[in-house]
Amino acid sequence: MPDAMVATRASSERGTAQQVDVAVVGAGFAGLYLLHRLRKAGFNAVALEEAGDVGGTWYWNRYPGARCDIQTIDYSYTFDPELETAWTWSEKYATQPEILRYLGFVADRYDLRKDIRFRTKVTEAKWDEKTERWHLTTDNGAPVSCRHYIMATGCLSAPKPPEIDGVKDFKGEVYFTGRWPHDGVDLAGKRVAVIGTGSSAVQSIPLIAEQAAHLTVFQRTPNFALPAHNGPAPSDRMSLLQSDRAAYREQARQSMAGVPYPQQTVVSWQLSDAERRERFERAWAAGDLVHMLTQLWADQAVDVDGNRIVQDLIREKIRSAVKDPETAAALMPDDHPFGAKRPCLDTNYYATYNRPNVTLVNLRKEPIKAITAGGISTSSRSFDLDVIVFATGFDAMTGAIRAVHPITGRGGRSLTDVWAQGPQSYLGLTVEGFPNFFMITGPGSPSVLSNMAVSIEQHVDWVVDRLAALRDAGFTTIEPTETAQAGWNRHMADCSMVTLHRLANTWYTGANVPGKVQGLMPYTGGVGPYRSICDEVVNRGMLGFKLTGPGGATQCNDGEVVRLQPDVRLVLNLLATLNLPPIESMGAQGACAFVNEFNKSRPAGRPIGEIVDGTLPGPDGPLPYRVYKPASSGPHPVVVYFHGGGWVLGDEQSDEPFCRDMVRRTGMMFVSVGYRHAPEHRFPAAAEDGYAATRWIAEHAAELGGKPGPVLVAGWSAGGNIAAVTCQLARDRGGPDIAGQLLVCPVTDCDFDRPSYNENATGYFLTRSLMYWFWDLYCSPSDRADPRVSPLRGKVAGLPPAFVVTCEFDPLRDEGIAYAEAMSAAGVPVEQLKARGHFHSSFTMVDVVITGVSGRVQMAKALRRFAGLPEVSRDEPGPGFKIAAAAS
Ligand code: N01
Repeated sequence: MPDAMVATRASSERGTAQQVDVAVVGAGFAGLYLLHRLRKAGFNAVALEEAGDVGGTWYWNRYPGARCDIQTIDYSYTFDPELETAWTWSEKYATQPEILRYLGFVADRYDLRKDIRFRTKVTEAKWDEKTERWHLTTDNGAPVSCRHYIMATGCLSAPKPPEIDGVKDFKGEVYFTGRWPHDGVDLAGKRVAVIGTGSSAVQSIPLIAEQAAHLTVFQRTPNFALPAHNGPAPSDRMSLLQSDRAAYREQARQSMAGVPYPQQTVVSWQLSDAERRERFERAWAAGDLVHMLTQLWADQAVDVDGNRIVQDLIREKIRSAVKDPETAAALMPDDHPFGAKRPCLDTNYYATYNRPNVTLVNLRKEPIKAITAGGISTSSRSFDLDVIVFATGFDAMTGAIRAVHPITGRGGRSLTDVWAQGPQSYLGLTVEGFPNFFMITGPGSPSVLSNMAVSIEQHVDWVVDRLAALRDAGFTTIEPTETAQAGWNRHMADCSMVTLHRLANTWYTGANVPGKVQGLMPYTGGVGPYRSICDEVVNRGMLGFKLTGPGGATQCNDGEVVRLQPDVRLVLNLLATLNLPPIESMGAQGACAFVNEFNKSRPAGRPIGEIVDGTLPGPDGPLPYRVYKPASSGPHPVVVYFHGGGWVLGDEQSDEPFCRDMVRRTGMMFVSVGYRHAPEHRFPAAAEDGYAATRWIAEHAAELGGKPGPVLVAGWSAGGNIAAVTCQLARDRGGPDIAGQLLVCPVTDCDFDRPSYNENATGYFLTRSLMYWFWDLYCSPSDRADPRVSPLRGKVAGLPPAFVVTCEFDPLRDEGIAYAEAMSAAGVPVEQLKARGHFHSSFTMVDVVITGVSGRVQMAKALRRFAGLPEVSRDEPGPGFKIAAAAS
């Protein structure tokens, strides 16, 4: 509908509120699909749009070079197969005008404009408790009264004001990439400045340089940019799409980033230099951000070492593209991991700095002092300018919602106040205290870390389906509970520890806006997992939501949807899909074979100095051992290690990734002992082997290459049991000297009635019935109270200092805590790590359960302390400090 007609209609309604079921703010990708779905679901809806037409971000961002940077075949609506075939993109990465045409085409095809009020800004939104409706005031036309209020405002729609002194004094032209004039700007023959080197700048700089007499780029932080290699849509992706469109789309919906790429499983250190380079060159040639961000190796986005390799390879490309070495050096990012800040996709960006009419000003060396009437002055020089282009970004995510207009919820609470310390939400979709209020791709959802088109469709479908279900059940309001929201915020914080996003100063964290509270705003747990959580909320009876209706009808299923660490949840879900028979049903031999096979699929441990195998004399014949040595020169303190496996499974190599990781973190030597197993060798074989092996290793520490003197003991699960028992036996049998014990999820008692045995009886891999089976194979009921298998029943005074790790979702949790508390009460120095959201195998699934890293860091620190070694030092604050700190 032409703007004039909209204005006429709106003004005719001035004064009387327009009554609708649902009001939507925004007519971009999200707002359009919302209108379509709401209408199909039988809701009467209106969209309020500040712009003069549809398009959202693509309406405003018209700067030269503005394009999509997700391949356009992926950045499209998928809700209607006919729409998909009715529109053909002309390029791999469509330009802004083409995307705008597409959105106009969609608006026309579904006749959406008739429900959009253009050039209409909401100036205030208030929840009315009596009528249970939102009241919206607008700057153009009638106010609106609606049952539900949905923000489809986009994540990057509030441009950041220029924070540089003197902008108003400048006599030349000033433009913002995010508000580019519709008729374009003639830059020919002009002296132009671009401030900023984010995506908008990187796309526009090469084109501005072609027009301008001279271009000066003011760069505060260099960003990683990759070549787009734009052209026709790549044939391999097109044939994937065309061969099975539905499967292609479904893979995108279940993927981590919303683009159908597989999950990489090979880690960087399993590849040779040549293999890594080959993968990188392939990704560089592909010209695809998501490919480069996800397809190199499994650890690139979660581990600083795996990421550093990518950074170095990109820096090499920058060095070879830019002729002047000083300019090249200034363009190389060095303060954040690749992908932690949004990388850019470019066409000729780096080569543009080889042009004689382009100058790069490194603001890290010469900060801007002021903008003057004639140009820009830095601390060391002045630049005369005709035009300044601000490519300085947005008050992202919250700015688009909070700063748009005051939003007042239940009890007069303002969203600005509620979010004063950072955005709070449930699922990134709803906010406690704000009934019937929804955000599409809001903070707390994958949004900007995903293909927005996929996330928008998922959000819209979820919200509209909920509104329809609510209506059909006769409820009138929906609002998340405090518990659910607090749980989601904790889950967000847990997710943020998996990826490296937290290590960059970026608009993802609010660091780009002076004074903005900092914290990672998008959900980093991935698109597929997020979708499954939203579905789980519904399947568990609208978990975390309170619904109310006429006559006091209320439904409140309070609770937290995710209490597991995000990666633990993924592992457990994956295991559940495998439908494995219970391990105890496989028989001892079958179970051993299964565990061996299972271990083959895990990431190999990281490189260490040396691995040496040998045998030592046990009480009843030789016992194998494996020595793991650090790369540093020794001799190192010795840790005697006992593997897990319920006294039945595993061997001296089965916890290899854990041993290697701990060797790297502690700088100590681990000797993993292959003690005898049940059912062939029942109690007390494992305990006596553990003790004898510790004694022998302590006596032969120097021969093994370790430091003579007290040893330390460590073990996981049944191995933790053996380590604990060994400490008691060493105390009672005259040595060896043990300087400390690390007990990770240890078995400490034969009592199966503690709450954790019941709460975590099934569903967390180690089950109660598996534990029963282990006990039955190892130990007769009459022997179970013996301290050599139930150390909690022994004397716990006079033991070496201990670090005891327990996991929330582990049947063994409470007996581990009981042992730690008993030792502590008996005067043993004890530290405990009660790992929230973790399961029995969290800490040994190295490079799979990434959230286990911080626990192993603490374990390593404890072992070093026990051994009298100094704490590992960290770099001083400065560029890259956060990365160095995380690397420890
Ligand atoms: O904004 P940005 P953008 N003085 O925040 C600098 C999406 N997008 O508009 O890094 C000097 O990334 C700032 O420096 P620093 C995409 O998700 C998509 O470019 O804060 N410099 C930075 O260099 C993207 O990430 C497409 O130190 C100042 C730049 O300005 C997001 O939008 C295209 C400054 C801002 O970069 C935002 O991109 C374009 C100051 N006072 C954008 N303040 C697609 O292709 C800021 N800077 C789909």
